[in-house]
Amino acid sequence: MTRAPSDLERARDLLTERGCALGSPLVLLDETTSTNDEAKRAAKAGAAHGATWVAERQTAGRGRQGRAWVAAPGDALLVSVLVRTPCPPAYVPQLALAAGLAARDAVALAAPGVDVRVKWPNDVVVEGRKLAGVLVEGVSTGARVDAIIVGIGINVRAFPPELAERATSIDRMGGAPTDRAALLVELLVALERDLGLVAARGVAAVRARLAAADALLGESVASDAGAGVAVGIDDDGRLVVRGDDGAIARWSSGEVHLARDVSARSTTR
Ligand code: BT5
Repeated sequence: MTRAPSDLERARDLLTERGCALGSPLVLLDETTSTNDEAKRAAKAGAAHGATWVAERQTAGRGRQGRAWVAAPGDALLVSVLVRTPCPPAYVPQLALAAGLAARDAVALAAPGVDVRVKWPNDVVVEGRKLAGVLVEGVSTGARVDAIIVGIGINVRAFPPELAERATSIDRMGGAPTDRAALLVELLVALERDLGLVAARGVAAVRARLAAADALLGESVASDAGAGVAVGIDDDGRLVVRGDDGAIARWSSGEVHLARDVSARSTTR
């Protein structure tokens, strides 16, 4: 189904005004399995850099490692962007951090005065509650990465009640109802900037902004890799953690839990 949700139509003109290469074409869908599926299919069929899909409802929205992304129709901004910017393989995993930072900036513009942060490796959080998630997937031919799909889900109005303790949304932050077209445009403009920077120079190119928005900095964290205090994100996009014995570890992937959350709850995600 391709009947367009009306409030997002305005984004087309706004994107042209901003000269943004992402969001062209902009495909607005009522329903799909996952916007990342749409983008992947189109990438394999040769669709161009910048093509973007937005859906009101996903029947199989996904996160990483088979986890589900849940959103009621119209409550969220569910977006996937097809990216064909040349990028050394080593920088590909860092694009999720770039996308998280861009989503953080777009949300911060929509929620002035709210402390919006990036939680390594791929979440946008406010006061420890997840407001957005990023799923980056590659489309490859053999060893060559032909395209990168950047999928982002942002809770705009409500969020799933079963996640009441762990999630939040932009509208929950107060103020007027969020203009989703403006949010989408700011997201795509910020993505174009940050994906370009990180594809060219790695996450070092956004080091200062990432450090300023780092939700884990100075927090006690735990993961399968161990426990300690997060002291930053390095230029390879790894989380730097100082253990109780003072030794520095660098975590390259995985689930990270705030120690204070683990002690407050029995379930962690
Ligand atoms: C993510 O995975 O956070 C990546 C989410 C990406 C979603 C977008 S929507 C557009 C595009 N199309 C897709 O199919 N996906 C992308 P992960 O870090 O694995 O987190 C998943 C976990 O987040 C789940 O296990 C839940 O605990 C939690 N979660 C699910 N829905 C949520 C929501 N609406 N708000 C907050 N947390 C949520």
